[in-house]
Amino acid sequence: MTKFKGALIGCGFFAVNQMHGWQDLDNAEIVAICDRDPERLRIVGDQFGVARRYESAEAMFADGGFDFVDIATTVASHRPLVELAARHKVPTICQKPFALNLDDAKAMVKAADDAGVPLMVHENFRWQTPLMAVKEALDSGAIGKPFWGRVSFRSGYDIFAGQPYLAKGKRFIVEDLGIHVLDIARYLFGDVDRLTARTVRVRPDIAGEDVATMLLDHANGITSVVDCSYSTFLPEEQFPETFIEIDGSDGTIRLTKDYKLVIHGRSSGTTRRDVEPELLPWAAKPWHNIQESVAIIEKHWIESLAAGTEPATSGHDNLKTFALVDAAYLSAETGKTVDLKDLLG
Ligand code: NAD
Ligand code: 89V
Repeated sequence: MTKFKGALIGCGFFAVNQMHGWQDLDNAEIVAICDRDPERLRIVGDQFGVARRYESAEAMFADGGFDFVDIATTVASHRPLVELAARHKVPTICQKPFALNLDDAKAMVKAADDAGVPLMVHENFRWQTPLMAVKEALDSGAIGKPFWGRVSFRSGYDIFAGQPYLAKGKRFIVEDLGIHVLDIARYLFGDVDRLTARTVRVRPDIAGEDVATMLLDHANGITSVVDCSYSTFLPEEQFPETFIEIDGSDGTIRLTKDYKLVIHGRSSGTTRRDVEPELLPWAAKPWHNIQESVAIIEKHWIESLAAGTEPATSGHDNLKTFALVDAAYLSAETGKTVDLKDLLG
């Protein structure tokens, strides 16, 4: 069995989940870590027993000795770090949001292509167990031909407590969370031709929008509604669950609160399943859904590296999700529908 050696850059809030995921894999090991903040470097290095520690990514790449790099920093550093990895010809995983804008994202994909190295975006939501169960039901033909869908994430959870930087950006919910929800819509219903969006900032104490409603025309004729909110205060908080509604020619699929999946076929009847994700030993509710998806996407990366195949959420694939984010901001600003061909060519 080949054991792939990895390096991780950015030892912050979310990287701890990524480190746990790597530790769970028999065929992967993080041999070096990097953070410009020495305290974060110490905390994560001590917690996971990693001896090689760097405050500079350049110094870490110069020393080398790893087969891939996992970039877990915030978005501003993604392009320089992906390009640094490409210069060193190191296969790369980059956290979402992939880039600050679509032009940067395209340049990053080109850098990896020119270097001949695989590039995967850590777009983990589509790897959530409940969402994979929805996809399986859809692909089984249980509801016939789908014609309408809704992908919905509405919450009053205080996301700023763990990720305070999210309160400061001029772009907030579409860039940070909508990007996941839009990716789920692409995963379930296929690529998108046109997008129309409306955004609102409800909270007065943040810089960006915290509510977004988007209408997607998929290339195969499906219409979907993608909506997200961090200003939705329900009697029972449902963070971080994504709810799904799909109508097809012969039935319906619903993924509802507490990970309940209901598949109804006009002639086959109703099946109800509990698709709650596993609570991994290092995970904690309510984040266990996201935490499990981190472990699953990391396993997928190692399998893709070993097989020499393109990961499902490759840089190339993510350009099509990232373009939806730019399209949403453009549509919200202009009030017009955006044709994705104008962004992606
Ligand atoms: P964070 O600020 O807690 O951690 C980022 C760390 O990176 C910090 O310790 C910082 O010092 C370090 N860093 C930044 N630039 C660096 C550089 N050039 N070189 C070395 N170290 C550098 O942020 P976070 O909340 O952990 O988020 C990190 C990324 O993960 C963001 O892009 C965020 O959107 C993403 N995220 C993804 C998910 C998911 O489910 N996929 C969930 C949460 C966060
Ligand atoms: O992806 C993120 O940065 C997180 C969450 C998973 C909650 O969207 O904020």
